[in-house]
Amino acid sequence: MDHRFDRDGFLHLPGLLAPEALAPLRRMIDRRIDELATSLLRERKISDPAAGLGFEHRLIAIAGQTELPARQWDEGLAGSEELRELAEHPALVDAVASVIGPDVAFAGDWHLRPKLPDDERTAFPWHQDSQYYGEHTRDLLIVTAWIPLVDVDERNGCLRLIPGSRHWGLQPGSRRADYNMVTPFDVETKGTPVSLPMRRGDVLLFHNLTYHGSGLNQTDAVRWSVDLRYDQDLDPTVAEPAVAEAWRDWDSPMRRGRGRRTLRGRGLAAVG
Ligand SMILES: O=C(O)CCC(=O)C(=O)O
Repeated sequence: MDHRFDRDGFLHLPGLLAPEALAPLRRMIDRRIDELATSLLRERKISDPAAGLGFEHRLIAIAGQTELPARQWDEGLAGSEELRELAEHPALVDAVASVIGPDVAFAGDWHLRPKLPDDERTAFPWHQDSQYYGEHTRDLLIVTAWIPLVDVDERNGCLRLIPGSRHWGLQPGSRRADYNMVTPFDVETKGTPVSLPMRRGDVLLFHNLTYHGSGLNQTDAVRWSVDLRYDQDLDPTVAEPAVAEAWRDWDSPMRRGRGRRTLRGRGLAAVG
């Protein structure tokens, strides 16, 4: 495993993806916003489709006229060529292999997130992803590739992480009424958070036990991002029984339906 990932529980890879790698997904989002505007206009829920506005502003103009379910925006992405191409991008799979090993699986677990300005629903309190996945995943290695589709910093709600927190083990967590996971103690007294500004094309890999979260978007543009999850393509017949059982549970028909797929990566040296 890459030693920085092992120590910190995350790895920031500046410029891993060329702009062209993200362009198809951005174009798809533009198309979906257009379809949404057309149908809301037809239903008379909005009066202005804001057609002149681009990727970072049009959804805000629409959300100003009607309520949108904006925590995540996954519909239409399952099975899409745009998602598959990004998830299988060789540089990304090679980078993931540097922490997981060559037998990588795209987990079929992903979210597309528009973080709208001042939208509390899209601010994430400190959590470990295994608190969402379930206790059985504490011994699995599940890596999130967090990919901003625009430049991010503290003003628009970049990710915040606690280096080393993956070594704390799985902590208790519970869902708040807004569906977000919270931990019943102040995690900032146990570790020192860092904010991670990123440019479009950068990729952040983090461990399923790494504490992370993000604040409000305090700009007037949408902070678009996509997060894709990868895991080890284990052979449950040779893994330790507890790990094999946890893995069988994780490798579910639901995730297969969302694109779970075995891949093969070569490590960061191959990316150059
Ligand atoms: O995109 C964000 O702001 C937070 C995402 C997150 O917490 C996650 O992917 O687990």
